[in-house]
Amino acid sequence: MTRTVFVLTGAGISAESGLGTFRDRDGVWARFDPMRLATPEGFAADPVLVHEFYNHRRRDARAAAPNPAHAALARLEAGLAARGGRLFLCTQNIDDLHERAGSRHVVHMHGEVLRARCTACGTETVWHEDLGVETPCPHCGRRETMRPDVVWFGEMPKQLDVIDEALAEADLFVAVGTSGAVYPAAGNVAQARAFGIPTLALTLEAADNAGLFEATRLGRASETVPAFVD
Ligand code: BJW
Repeated sequence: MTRTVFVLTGAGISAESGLGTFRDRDGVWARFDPMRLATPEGFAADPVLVHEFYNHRRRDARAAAPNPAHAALARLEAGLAARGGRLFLCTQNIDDLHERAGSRHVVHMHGEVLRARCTACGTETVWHEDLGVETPCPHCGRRETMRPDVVWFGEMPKQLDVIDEALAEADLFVAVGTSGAVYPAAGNVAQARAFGIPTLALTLEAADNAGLFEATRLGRASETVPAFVD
């Protein structure tokens, strides 16, 4: 039987790679104001500050290495494909640790910090360097138009149609290291339940939407994900 597994990952899967989560006690949003740093209004008000924040995040992402949880999901993708099945890997993370662990197909619903977008001409570009207000668009040459290609609060997450389609076709829904605080991703488990798909959470602490999962395994992703996969 063809088996399609839908995995939704969040910041918790990259925590053991040294990238901070958002809502844990020492998380990013405990130290920085999301309204100033992760909204289009915040960017319009102070683009220098927002660029500086994402320049740090970009450097941290480049310096980080995938951990055993990322590697296990790459093995799951290859193993399912070999048996005629499919892994649909949807991440809320803006780092590239899934890809660097060997995952071939990854949907980044909240964008990628290693990509930049021109707000004037719409060109999206792979971007590994710092960005600033004076950085010219490599396509149209304008300045003061470049931004990190990430999804801020109030903006539409990416590839929602593809995500909904994959959920409808899935035989199993697994959430890894996400607090279930941010929509629409937090609503995926309810969608999966409505489709009658089994649901599993692999996380360190019970998520905001924990009650919606049929099964939960608490622990570090570097342990729970390989145990689930192998
Ligand atoms: C471990 C671990 C280890 C730790 N091992 N586990 C009121 C009600 C409902 C919705 C809204 C509302 N008011 C506003 C909204 C909408 C808003 C929203 O959801 N707000 C909530 C805060 C209420 N959402 C939006 O604006 C979204 N867009 C939108 O809704 O568009 C309209 C629309 C959509 C669809 C249909 C119709 C209309 C956009 C959201 C964009 C989020 N952006 C960010 C920043 C991205 C760039 C960046 O990275 O800087 O995305 S915010 C931040 O949160 C980031 C993350 O992807 C996202 C989710 O966080 P995540 O991954 O869950 O991390 P944490 O820290 O919360 O949790 C970590 C978990 O890991 C914890 O559970 C730990 O226990 C665990 N953990 N160590 C395993 N070692």
